[in-house]
Order: sequence, then C-alpha cells, then structure tokens
Amino acid sequence: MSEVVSYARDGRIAIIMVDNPPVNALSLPVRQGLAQSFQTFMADPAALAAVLICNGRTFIAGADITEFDKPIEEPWLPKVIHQIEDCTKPVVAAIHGTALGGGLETAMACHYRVAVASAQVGLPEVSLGLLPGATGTQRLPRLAGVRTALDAMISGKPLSAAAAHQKGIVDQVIDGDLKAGAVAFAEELLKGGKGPRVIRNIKIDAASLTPNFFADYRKSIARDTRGFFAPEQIVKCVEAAVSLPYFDAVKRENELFMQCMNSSQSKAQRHLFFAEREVAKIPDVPKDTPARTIKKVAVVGGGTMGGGIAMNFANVGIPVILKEVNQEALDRGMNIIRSNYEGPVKKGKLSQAQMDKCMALIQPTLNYADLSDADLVIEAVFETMAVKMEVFGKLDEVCKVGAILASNTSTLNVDEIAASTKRPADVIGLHFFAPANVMTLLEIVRGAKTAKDVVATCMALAKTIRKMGVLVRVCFGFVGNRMYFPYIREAQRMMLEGVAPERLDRVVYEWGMAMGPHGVSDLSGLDVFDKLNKEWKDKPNDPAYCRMIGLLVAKGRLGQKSGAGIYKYEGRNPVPDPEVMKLARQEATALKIPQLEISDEEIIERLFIAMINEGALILDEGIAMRPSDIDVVYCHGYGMPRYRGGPMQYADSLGLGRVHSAMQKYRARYGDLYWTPAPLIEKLAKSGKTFAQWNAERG
Ligand code: T1G
Repeated sequence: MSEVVSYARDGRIAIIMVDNPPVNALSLPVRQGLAQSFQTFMADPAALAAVLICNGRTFIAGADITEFDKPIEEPWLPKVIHQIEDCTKPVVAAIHGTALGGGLETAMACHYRVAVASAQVGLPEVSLGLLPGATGTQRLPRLAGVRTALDAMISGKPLSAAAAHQKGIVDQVIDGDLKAGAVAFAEELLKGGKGPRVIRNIKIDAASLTPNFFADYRKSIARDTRGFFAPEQIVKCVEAAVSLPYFDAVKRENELFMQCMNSSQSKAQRHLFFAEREVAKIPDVPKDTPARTIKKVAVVGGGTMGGGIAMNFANVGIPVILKEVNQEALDRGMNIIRSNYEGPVKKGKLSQAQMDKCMALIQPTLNYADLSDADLVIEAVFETMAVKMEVFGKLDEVCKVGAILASNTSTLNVDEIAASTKRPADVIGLHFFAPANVMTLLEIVRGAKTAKDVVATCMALAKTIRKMGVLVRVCFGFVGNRMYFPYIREAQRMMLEGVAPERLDRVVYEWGMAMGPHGVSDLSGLDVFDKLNKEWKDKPNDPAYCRMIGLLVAKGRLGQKSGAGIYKYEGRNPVPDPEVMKLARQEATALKIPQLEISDEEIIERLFIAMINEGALILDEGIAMRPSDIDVVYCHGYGMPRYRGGPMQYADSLGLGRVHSAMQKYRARYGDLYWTPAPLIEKLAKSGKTFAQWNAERG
C-alpha cells in the first residue's frame, strides 16, 4: 500500500483514504496510490462498496500544481478517473474542506458524493490559466446543467455544500461525522440495491439550450475575461460535451487543456499562485514570531483614503476610531464611509443590517485622547512631511505603550517619520491603494528600526482585512509607485514625440492593463503627480520630465476631478482634446524634441522595460525581497493582468537578453540618464538566467 493512500474496510465498505498534506494534492504518488487502492477494492470480495475520503484539513484540492512545469508522469489523472468510474461496485466520495479542480473531478468520477455542510466544491482551474482537464468539463454539465457548469468554471468560484446539493453535484449533506455518514450512505445504497451511477452516461439535454446559447454566453463573459485564453477553451469543451460522444469530447478537452497548460498565460498565472503565498515568508521574521493583539484601530484623517482604510477594519468586526481636525471634516469623512456602504446595499451585495453593523463599529472623534487605547493607529493625513510629523508627535504623546503607529504615506520616508517619535520600533508604513476599501494591495513599509513583531503583526493583519500584504523597504515611492514613475515618464515623453494620449492608452489597454497611463494620471489627479515631481529630491535633471503634466496643471487641468486634464471629460468619459496635442507639439519645439513615428511595439517596450529596469534596481537595493513580490504588487495594485504575471514575470517571458538589448537601443537614442541597464539586468542578460532562476538560486 502507498504511504499517501491507504485501503481499509469498515464492515463491507472499503475505506480508501488519501493523506497527502497540506491539501491532498493529486501528486504522482497519490495517483499511483488511488489506482492501486481501487484495484484492491475491485479484487476484495468482502468490499461491496467504497468510500473515498481524505485525512487532514480538506478533500483533494486539485492536481499538484508544482508538477506542471515538468513532464507529467503516468498514470495521468483522467486514467485514474475512469478506473474509479468503471468500478462495478458503488463508490462514494466523502467531501470536507475544499474539493477543487482535480479533487472535484475525482469526486465526480465516484458514483455518489456526500459532503459536510462547511465543505466547498469548485473548478478554479481558470485562475491558473487552465481548464478542468480531467473530464471536469464533461461531468459538471451532466450533473449540474450547462449554465451552472459554465458559470462555475469561468468564474472559478466554489459552491457551498448546500448549493452543490441543490444543483445535484452533491447527493447528501452530512450532519456529524463525515466518515460515519458516508459509510451509512453506502450501506443505504446496498440495502436499496443501488449500484454505480455512472456520470458519463448522463445525457445532457441540449434541447434545453436556446439556439444562440453559446454565442450569448460568450458575449456575457467577454468583459470579465478580456485577454484571457482559458475561458474560451472552457466554453469550447462544454460545446463538445453537448455535441460529441463522451470520449470524443474528453479527447477534445485534453487537446485544449494542453494548449492552456503550455501557454505563457498559464505559466504567468501559476507563477502568481505561488508568488501570492511566497510574499508572506519573511526570511528574518520567522512564522512563529508572536504578533501583537489588534483589538482596536484608529485612523487619523477621514478623507477618501482614511474613510476607506477605516472600512477595512469595520468590515471584519474590528472597532475603529476615526479622528479628524474639525466637525465639518469629520462629518464629511463619515458621509464618505456611509456612501461607500450604500452602494453595495443598493446593489444587493450588502444587507442593510451588515452596513449598520459596520457603521456602528466606526466611532468618529475630534480628540486625540480617544486614541489612547488603540492597538494600531494609521495616519492618513495630507501627504507632506510637516503634517505627518505633527500627527506622529501627538500620537507619541497619547498612544499607549505597544501601540503600532503606521503611516499611509505613498512616498514619504517612513524612517524620518519614525525618527520623529520616541518609539521608532513601533512605526511602520501601511500603504493602502485607492479606493482603500476595494484595492487588495497593501504595501507594508518596513523601517530600518521597525520591530520584527510589528512586521509580523502587520503581515498577519493584512490577511485579516483580506489584503495582499507585500513587505517593502523605504525609498521614494517604495515599490509600486517607484516603478510607475518611469512608466508615466515614458508615456509623457511619447506625447511630446507625437503619440496622442488616446492611441497610447489604447495600445496599453489592448496589451492588458485595466487602464492606460494617461487615463490613470487623470484619474489620480495630475496635481498629485505634479506635486510629487516637485517634492522629489532626486528628480532627474531633464526639462522634458513629465513636462505636459506641469503645463496642464498650470492651466487648471487637474484631470477627471476638474473636468479636464490630459483628456476632456463628459462625466467620467475621457474625450481626446486636440488642444493637448497642440500644446505638446509647441512644447516639443521649444524643447527641441523631434516628432517620431513610434510603433505600438515601441510603446509597449518603452513603458514596460523602463518599469522592469526600475524593478531590477529595486531588487539590487533590497527594497523588495523577491521579483515575485514585485509581480504581486503590480497584479494587485496597478491593474496588470494576471495572464502577464507581473512585470518581472513578463521580463522573464521576454528573456533578459531582449530586455537588455532594448535598454541599449534606447540608451543610444536618449543617453544614460534613464536607459542604463540595472546591474542585475546586466548580470542576468550575460548569464542567460531569468529573475525567477536568480531568486531561486539565492535560496
Ligand atoms: N498543488 C500544489 N500545492 C498546493 C496546491 C496545489 N493544488 N494548493 C495549495 N498548495 C500549497 C500552497 O502552495 C501552500 O504551500 C499550501 O498548499 C497551503 O495553501 C487536473 C489541472 C486549497 C483553498 O487551484 O486554492 O486540479 O506556501 O496557503 O489558504 O483539472 O491552497 O505552505 O508551501 O493556499 O488554506 C486546481 C489551489 C489545481 C486549488 C487552501 N486546484 N489551492 O487555501 O492554504 S489544477 C486549485 C487553493 C487542477 C485538474 C486541474 C488553496 C486552498 P506553502 P494555501 P489555504
């Protein structure tokens, strides 16, 4: 018997148990063990039915994703799936935890499925750029219907046991002990003379589909799946399920699965899956570092950011005090929060009771004294060092010993802020991204003196408030914004060289970004960028640097908020403004900047290679711990599509040699100032290695 799959008998019921921590993934030993155990089951005359169950925290949570980057060894999962299904004695899957991907596919190979109420089932392969490649695209439509199956596979979202039962995926929800319940279910089958229910033999009722069902379905998912490869392959598999005999459709599924698996998109999305788990691992802060208890939070500053930040804590039941300087500002802050909750209530995504509960957890105040028992205080006031220093001086006076003092600054020096207090070890940066109650990224800025338990506390807190916490060090712009500056710089430069904003933004949108750089600049506010540029001590010595932003701000064109910026605005809709390119041409003449014919490829190259080079400098300086951390920052905070995997994964997909030669090409045209390759890029281009290989070798 294998170590990860055991065979035993409970009376006349065989118990086949998988025990492969942490999530019972279907690694090669598990597939071999299952094949062996079901052979034993069929050869065991005393076993009249079988229960497939898992030890540990969950039923099988899928194929072993770590196996995908090497040749998958036999027996492949579909073969084991059909061995289970072809058993002539009934097999019952007993589900707890999350039966996901290959786990649910294995459960659907079984003739029946029972689950505890807390269990979830799903086919999330699409989030890995894959499709359910072990007959899941054929079984789920047979069990739950075509529409439910498509929705589950395209969204990747799991269903609760109750929902799965209601849809016919699960046959019974078990109260009490799962194994006992599953054995009892199997006994009932035997008593009732019920044999195997072979899912593949269930006919899909194609007549129930409207003539344009698949065309309409494709339209309905187009916006949410823009640029992704796998979703269309899933729809094709379900079309095959409806129109082809089962094994022909399974063959089609396998062909499309291999296309997905070998795609750069899936490599990028699988990279992100592991990257999002790696971010929590801090080499010099062990996992068991004791965290401080955070029972009460205070937010100083009730503006858009402060209000959004406060909501994150109220949403998870943590009381928050919101402090402002005067009643008018405080009322405005509370109204921002109220309207942020009213939106989802109106859309039915939040109940009025839930909103009321969250609102009741946010206590407004004008007095610093009310912050004295807060465990964590987050400052979200005006982005100038003088104002922040004043706030931290007050916090130093009133906050209790052991309180964590955090700044939401997006660029200022957290070490300088810490130095203005008597407790620099308790000071950290918590950089939320607007809208703070929506964006999942949280840059956790570790100061030179920040205590390890403060780091551990904030990393754990990020998970609690459902944020992706990425630990970064102090520099101007930390990781995300610092890499965004050269990206904006190149977009601005190309405007002076004759590339209209609407064209550049369209090219970038088609590449996959949620919004082009000019649209983002207008959304964030050109004055915000202009102020940063003015405050930036080491600003490049280049008169053309973001010149158009400065000119437009001087004309009162601040972006969306003033009705005009790089674009004119009809409501929130950006409209190209010929005046802007006229101004750009005038400025280019004054600056002696030639108009250029710039291809779409050059637009993408200059924007993203400038960003990648800054990322390499950030790694050289130790501001980010790993290249994959940078990728998490960009896919959670800057609208980079998951199928690109992030800037550093994108660089790896291009090859660092190509990145390096692009840098040299632009260096020849523009000089060393912006286009000198980072030392790490020089090194990797020479060695032919990727950022990922370099990171793995560092250990
Ligand atoms: N393969 C390998 N390792 C996995 C894994 C998997 N499927 N799932 C999780 N891990 C590791 C993870 O990297 C982490 O490792 C540890 O387990 C705990 O995970 C053929 C092709 C199950 C909901 O997509 O969604 O089946 O960091 O931190 O928050 O059609 O893990 O500790 O070293 O996430 O409690 C489809 C992926 C695969 C499910 C648990 N299945 N996993 O969440 O723990 S493709 C999935 C999850 C497939 C078939 C197709 C979650 C979880 P480490 P964790 P968690």
